[in-house]
Amino acid sequence: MTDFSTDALHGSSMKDAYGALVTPIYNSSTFIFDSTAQGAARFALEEAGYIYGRIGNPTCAALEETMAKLEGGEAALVTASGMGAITATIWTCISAGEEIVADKTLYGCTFEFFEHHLSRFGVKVHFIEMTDEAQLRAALNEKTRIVYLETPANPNLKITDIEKTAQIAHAYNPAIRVICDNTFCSPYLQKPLSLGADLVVHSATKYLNGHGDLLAGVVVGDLETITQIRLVGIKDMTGAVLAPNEAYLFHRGVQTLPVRMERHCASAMKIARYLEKNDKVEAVFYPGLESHPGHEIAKKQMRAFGGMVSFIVKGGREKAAIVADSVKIATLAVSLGATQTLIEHPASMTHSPYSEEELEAAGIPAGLIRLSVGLEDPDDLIRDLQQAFEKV
Ligand code: 4LM
Repeated sequence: MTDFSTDALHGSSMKDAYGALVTPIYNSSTFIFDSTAQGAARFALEEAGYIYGRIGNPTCAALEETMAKLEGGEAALVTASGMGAITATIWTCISAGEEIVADKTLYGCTFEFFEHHLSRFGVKVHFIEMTDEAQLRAALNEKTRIVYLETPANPNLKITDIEKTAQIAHAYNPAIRVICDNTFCSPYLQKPLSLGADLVVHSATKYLNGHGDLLAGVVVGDLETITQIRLVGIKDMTGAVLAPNEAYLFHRGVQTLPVRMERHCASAMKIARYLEKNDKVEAVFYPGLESHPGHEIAKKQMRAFGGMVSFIVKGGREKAAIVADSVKIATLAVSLGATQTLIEHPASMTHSPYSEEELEAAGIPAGLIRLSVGLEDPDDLIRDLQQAFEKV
């Protein structure tokens, strides 16, 4: 067993014909067969080997080997975006008449897919407070196929106990798939499969790639399910294939994931402590603070507490907007996990698919600001926030 930081660099066993240190970018849409018999054998999955870029590519395969190792799964599948990973997974694992139990606090587009689009195809989604065991038990029934959660949740960093959630779901029916979106942590901070989840999905656009210069996703789990997602959710239902150029950059980003995450976490902790003492702040949400309701669970299931900090500005949306509009180093933009600090207003941006009532129920107040703490000097970021608060 080697350490995570070693696996981030040596996770792939792929060697090319020339002994290249770095897996090359195989920009080929299709792959040559030696004979019709070989082509037929590959299509029948009787012979290993590449067929066509929508089914697999060597640059992507090297990255998939690394990602499976880092998440502790049998196999991984890289996709064109986080939503590509989520939708391809869900389309593969659900049919009309079946049901999903999901936490009510999710990334806005995941919520929109579940709430407004899956319903058009006869799939019912029950949105519950996943931290409440009684609600989970009450929502499970014989039609449940998936239990879906994010922890820490986007955007308010609510923490759900993955192990307990998986135990309850699997005790009810071992065939239920517990799917955890691990985007806010990356596998460096949290490994949901080791805690009992069946599948892990990511927006690799965020920490995994880490540099804010591409869109990508990944799903990790057992080989049989990942193969199904590849051959159904990606090949036939979404076509959300990751391009080899993007796979190369994503794989390069993963090499520095441990060192980046350490810095993101240390700076976020420092900023959360500063915000806690700021009298213009009504509440700070950071799993590393003792005041966070999920702090004890976070300590149990996360290596450190992540690079995301959310806070409510006293005076609501108008005052929150002044802070977000006045920062000079932090950049007003959605997305997260980049080297540069990003700030956004979830209620009007990433979580705008939620209605006002749904925002309230999901714990996303109008005065909430979300900060993705980057790799700048944390004291510079604190000074930047301070001058923005002085305008309130
Ligand atoms: C954002 N998030 O929050 P792609 N899962 C989680 C996410 O935060 C996101 C996705 C999936 C933001 C994007 C604008 C927990 C995205 C979707 O954007 O499709 O790679 O990931 O700011």
